[in-house]
Amino acid sequence: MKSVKVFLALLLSLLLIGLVAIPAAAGGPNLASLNARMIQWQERDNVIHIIVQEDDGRSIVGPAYVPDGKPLLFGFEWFGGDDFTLEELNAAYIDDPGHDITLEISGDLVVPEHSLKSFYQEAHEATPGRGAPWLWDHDHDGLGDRDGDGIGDLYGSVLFFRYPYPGLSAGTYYFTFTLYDGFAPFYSDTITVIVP
Ligand SMILES: [Ca+2]
Ligand SMILES: [Ca+2]
Repeated sequence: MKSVKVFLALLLSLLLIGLVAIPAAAGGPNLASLNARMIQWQERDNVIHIIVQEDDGRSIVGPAYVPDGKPLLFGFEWFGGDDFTLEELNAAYIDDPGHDITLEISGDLVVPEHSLKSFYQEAHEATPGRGAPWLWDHDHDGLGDRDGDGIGDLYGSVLFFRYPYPGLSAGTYYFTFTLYDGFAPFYSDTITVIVP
């Protein structure tokens, strides 16, 4: 009888560890801190909004000047809003084998094109004003479009791409991100980073 109780207690504690460990792995402190950094893309030259928006580093704005050794963070969001469920957003990007996002680096560092698909985060439901600001505040200006730049809050289904990159030494670097659909490239964005 005693050994049965010990076994049950052991089983229960394993289950509890499992229940605690699963959400921690899915949304752990590293992702939260990355996401909290990402919404500062308008304030920090080493945090770069790729694919859309006007941010330093993008060809429509000009190079991002980043101090020697300062870690970079690249990111953007697939925004489903009220039109897509979380499942549909995940299915369209993370679960679709024909979709990919790749990176090729050229300039003073050459890295061949490779997939960054693992840097997508499972879609989440964003409600402005509810929960951590990085869940819904797109440009770190609080609830709504407080800075009046036309960039409001995220709402409904949102899927994050967040890609941290170590600090670089002096030089010029070109980060080319390419989106694939149906296994074919359909959009590229080249980010220029200059480390003086
Ligand atoms: Ca806002
Ligand atoms: Ca704004």
